[in-house]
Amino acid sequence: MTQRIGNFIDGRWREPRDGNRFESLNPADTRQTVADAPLSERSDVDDAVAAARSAFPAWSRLPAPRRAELLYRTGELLTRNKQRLGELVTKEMGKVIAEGLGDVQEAIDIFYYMAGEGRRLQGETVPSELPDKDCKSIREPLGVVALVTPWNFPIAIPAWKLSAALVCGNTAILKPSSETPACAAALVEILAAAGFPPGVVNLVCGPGEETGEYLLTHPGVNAASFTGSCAAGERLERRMAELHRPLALEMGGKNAIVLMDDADLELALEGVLWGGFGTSGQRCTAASRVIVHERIHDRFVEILVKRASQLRLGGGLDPTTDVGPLINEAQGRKVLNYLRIGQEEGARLVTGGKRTEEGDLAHGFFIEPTIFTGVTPAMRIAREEIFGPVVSIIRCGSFDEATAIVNGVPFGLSSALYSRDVNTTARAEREFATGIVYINASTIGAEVHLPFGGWRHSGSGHPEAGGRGGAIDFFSRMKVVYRDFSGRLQKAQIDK
Ligand code: UN1
Repeated sequence: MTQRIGNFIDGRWREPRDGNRFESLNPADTRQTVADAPLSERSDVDDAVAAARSAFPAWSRLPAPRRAELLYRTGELLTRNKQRLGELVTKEMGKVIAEGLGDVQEAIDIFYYMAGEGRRLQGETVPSELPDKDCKSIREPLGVVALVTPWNFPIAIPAWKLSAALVCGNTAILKPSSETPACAAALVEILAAAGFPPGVVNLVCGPGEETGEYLLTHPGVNAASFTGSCAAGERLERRMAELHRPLALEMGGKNAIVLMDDADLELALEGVLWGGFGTSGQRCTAASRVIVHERIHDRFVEILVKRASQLRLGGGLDPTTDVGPLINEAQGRKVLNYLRIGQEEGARLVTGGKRTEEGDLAHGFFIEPTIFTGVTPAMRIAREEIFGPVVSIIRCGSFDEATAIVNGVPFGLSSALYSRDVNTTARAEREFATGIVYINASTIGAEVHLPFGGWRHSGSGHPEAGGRGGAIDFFSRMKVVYRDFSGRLQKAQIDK
C-alpha cells in the first residue's frame, strides 16, 4: 500500500503549499509505489528555514545533556521499530533485508553514541601566560543546518548528520533523496515521538537540483552537509565558497582491496564478495578495484568467479537473495554503460556483464555480479565510480606497485589489504592514502564512533560520524574565552 507522507515543519506534518507530489518506487518491483511524497516549492523550504530559525535560541540554550536525552530516546524508539524500518529500507531502497536492518542499526548506534557526546562536547581549559587570568575554549552550535542525504543509506546517513547536528545545539532541515522519502519520514516521525521541540527537526522532500540546492544556499541557513555525487558536490563547493558557508561533503569512492601473495585467500574471497557485491555495489565504500599479486592472481580469480556466479539476484525481502536491484533505471543504464566501456577498453569480462530480466526480475533493474580481469590502472573502469556490482581485477607485482595503484585515483575514501605479514600491514596502514584503511577486512563496514570521511575528491575533509575529530567538530565551532580578574590592563605578548 502506498504511504502518503508530508513535509515536517515546525512540529507538524504538512502538505506542500502548491500541492505537487512525487512517488518513490520499490526498486525490486517498480510496479509497486512505496510512497507518495511532497514535491516542495521554495515557499515550503522558506517555512522550514523560518521554523528552524525560531526554534534555535531555546534549543541551543538547553543544556547539552538534556538535548542528549532526546537522542537517547530516539535510539530506544529506533530499536523498538528496527524490524519495521529495516523492511521499509529494503522496500524503498532495494538492499537485502540483513542490510536493511543494518542500516537501521547504524542509526541506533549513532543516536546512542551521540547521546553520550552530550555529556562531553569538550573544549579546553589551559593556563594563561598572564597572572589572574584564565582561558578556555567552548563549543557552540552553528545555527540552522541544511542536511541533504542520498538514497543508499536512507536511514543511517540522515541519522549520522541529524544526531551530531542536534546534540551540538543546531536546528536542522533534512532534504532526503527523492528515491527514499518514506525512510526519511519514518526517521523524522521517530524523532518527533522522542520529543524534539517543534522546529528543531524539519523535513522537506523534493528534487535535489531544486529543493536541495535552494535549501543549501538559503540565506537563513548557516551550514550545510551533503552526501551524494561528485558532480553535485563540486558544484556545491563553489557555491558555498561564494557564500562563505561551512560545507561538509561526502562524495564518491573508487576503493581498492589489495591481496598480497601471503593473503589468506578464503578470507580475502569473502571480503571481496562482500565489498564488491554487497548493497549491489551501491556504497561509497564499495570495493570496485581488487589489486591481486601475480603469484596468486589466477588461483584467486578462479575461486572468485565461481562464487560470484553463484550469487543469487532477487528481491531483498527474500532471505535467500544475495544481491538486490539497482536503485533505478538511470543507475542501471549507467552501470551497463560502464560494462560496455570496460570491454571496449580491452578488459576481459569473466562473469556477469548483463541485466537479468528473468521472471519477476524484469520489473526491477538487476545486474549480474560482474568481474573484469586484465584491467589496467589507466582504464576508466579502474578510475571512475560505477556504483554497481562490478569488480575490476588489476594484477600487480609488488606491494609498492599495489600502493601506487591504490593511491593513483582522484578518490580516497576506503582501502583494504589482505596479508599475513605484520610489516606489510604496517606499511599499508601508513601508505594507503584513504580516510579509512582496513587490514584483513573488506572496504565496507565503518563503525559509528570513528570519523568517516574521504580524502581528496571523496570529501571535503569534514568527516561524518565520530566525536571529536569527526562530525562534532563540523557541527560545532570553537569560541575562546579569556577572563581577566586582575583588575588592571594586562598585555599578552608584551607584559613579562
Ligand atoms: C556509504 O556508502 O555512503 O562503512 C556509507 C560502510 C557503512 C557506511 C557506508 N557503515 O560501508
